[in-house]
Amino acid sequence: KQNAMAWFKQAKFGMFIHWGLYSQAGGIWKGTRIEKSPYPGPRVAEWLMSTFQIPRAEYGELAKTFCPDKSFATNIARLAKSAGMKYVVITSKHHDGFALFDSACSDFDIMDATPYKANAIKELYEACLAEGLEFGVYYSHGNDWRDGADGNFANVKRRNDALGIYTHPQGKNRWDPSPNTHAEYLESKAYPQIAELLKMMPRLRLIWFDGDGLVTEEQSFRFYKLVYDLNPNVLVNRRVGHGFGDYLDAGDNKIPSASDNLVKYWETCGTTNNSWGFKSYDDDWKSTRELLYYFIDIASKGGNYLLNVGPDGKGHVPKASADGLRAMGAWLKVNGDA
Ligand code: FUL
Repeated sequence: KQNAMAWFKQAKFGMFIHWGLYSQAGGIWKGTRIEKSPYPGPRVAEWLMSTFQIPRAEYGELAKTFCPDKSFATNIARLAKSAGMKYVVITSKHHDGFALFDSACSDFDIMDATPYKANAIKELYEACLAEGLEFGVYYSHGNDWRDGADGNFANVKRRNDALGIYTHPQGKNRWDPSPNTHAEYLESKAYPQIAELLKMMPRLRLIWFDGDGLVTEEQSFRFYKLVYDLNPNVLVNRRVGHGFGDYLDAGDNKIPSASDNLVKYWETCGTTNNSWGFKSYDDDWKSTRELLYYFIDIASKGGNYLLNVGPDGKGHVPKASADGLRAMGAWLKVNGDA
């Protein structure tokens, strides 16, 4: 993977995109803001299904209205380019289990379940390559609220209990669990979908796994090896689990301090307001100065900054966030080295 690692080391700046069925709701369910949900759970908009404990079938109805504007792919690729970013990483499947690509092993995908009926991930992949950007996908392998019941919860709990550690049930679908087991979900959906993504995009640059708390060591290794066997040039982040992966993600919005024993390859992913997915009423945007401060801090310590945008249901990036990114690009044009 040497070439890929060398690329990663000099890339420095990328765009993270959280986009899915939840983007249509903008953080509001049946008139209630996610902060006011009676249930526990993160108040970020992409956690809609879990934080409101929406049954699987009811959540699935959101697919019937998911129909982005065709221009979303070129618009987003151009925005990333004008921000001075070098790569784009989009949610191909978040914890809600919905695939934004054409998948043969699930009906809960953009092709079968939505009026859009086109492969949004492939469209963005092509638009990014056309702009000279590298392309990666986020994939929630551990959490899937649609399939695979409550994950590896029982095993994780048994292990933690022996160590006297409390296991929080957050992230597992315990309000309307699917009938299949987590192991069945991995075999019938997660491993095959990773293979589909790799075959669909021969120039894919990285896979950003998430939800590692629910997979065993063997399962993490199997994901890592699956990627390597199908395309050894594709990088994998450390959240694949159990110490596997090619680079460290420092944690959501976490910048390590210079005195930390920093590994060579690492990345900080960050939000531009307080949510990853589109939250229609969150106008608490970080200023361009603040974003540049983080970027310089990260770059000076040798890391990459994966800065998030949350397009709405139509695929439009909120104007304030797009303007901030373009202002960063203008600064980089004068002060950057590329
Ligand atoms: C977390 C997820 O639970 C969030 O929804 C988001 O995707 C963030 C980048 O990673 O683990």
